[in-house]
Amino acid sequence: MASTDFPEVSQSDVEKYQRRGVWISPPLFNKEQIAKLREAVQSLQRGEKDSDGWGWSGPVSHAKDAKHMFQAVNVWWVNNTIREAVTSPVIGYVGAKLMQVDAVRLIHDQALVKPPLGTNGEGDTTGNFGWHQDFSYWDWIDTDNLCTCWVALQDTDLSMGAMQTVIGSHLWGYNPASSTAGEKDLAALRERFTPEGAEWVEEACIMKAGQVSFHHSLTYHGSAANISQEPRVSIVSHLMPDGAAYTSKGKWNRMLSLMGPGLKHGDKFGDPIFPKIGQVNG
Ligand SMILES: O=C(O)CCC(=O)C(=O)O
Ligand SMILES: [Fe+2]
Repeated sequence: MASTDFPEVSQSDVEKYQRRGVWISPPLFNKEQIAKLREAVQSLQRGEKDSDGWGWSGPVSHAKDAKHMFQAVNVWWVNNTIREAVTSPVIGYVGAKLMQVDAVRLIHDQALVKPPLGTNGEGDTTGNFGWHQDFSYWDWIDTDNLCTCWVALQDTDLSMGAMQTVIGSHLWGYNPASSTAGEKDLAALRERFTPEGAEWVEEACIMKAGQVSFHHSLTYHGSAANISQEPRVSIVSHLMPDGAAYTSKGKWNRMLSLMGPGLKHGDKFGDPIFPKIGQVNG
């Protein structure tokens, strides 16, 4: 599954990521890999598992009805195909380049399915992902140089409820009250999070199947209804630099309970919960 052909990530690509807070890669997964990954997500939705690992969230969390996003976290614990993809060296390589670090570790992964509502679903907010900063879920990590890698498993446009990012918003700083992915009113959140004098510029991540969008942990992002006829399927790797440590200054998060007893401020994240997945130098 892992691609060994690493794309070029130029200095200008790195600067774009640093300036805009988001960068979209060329396709990193091919047709065959995408087909396997789509089947893997479907098997997850059927409740099937390759192992008995207990992840942080079970495979049907948030799937309260057919209009909600299907969202599963730490899928790599129980699905080998998805594990290979979310820990693939190419994701680690590109992520490390953009984050300007030597190596990265997985914070956790996600499998996401935004159900198709058809054109009648226009304006339906049930499947919305509210504008949020990922760091607000991760402020127990001692750096905000963290990156989300969102893998499109089909051609994805705005009608499919593509993820949208707010360009340059990672430079606005951290708002601890931005763990609002579960909120549905995008306009209200936009109002709440736009700093005085700043401009809110949304840009949809329009992607071909296999492309990956990389966004900074402080970049505001969210998504609206999928009004197409096809489910919007994606898998996500969330990355931290190798060497990042736990800080007691952040909020409590369910990931913390996976770290076992005796956890102390300053402890470095390591295997097996946070696998190392990429190496740029050395
Ligand atoms: O898939 C979406 O629309 C949002 C996903 C997201 O918030 C993330 O991957 O960090
Ligand atoms: Fe997010």
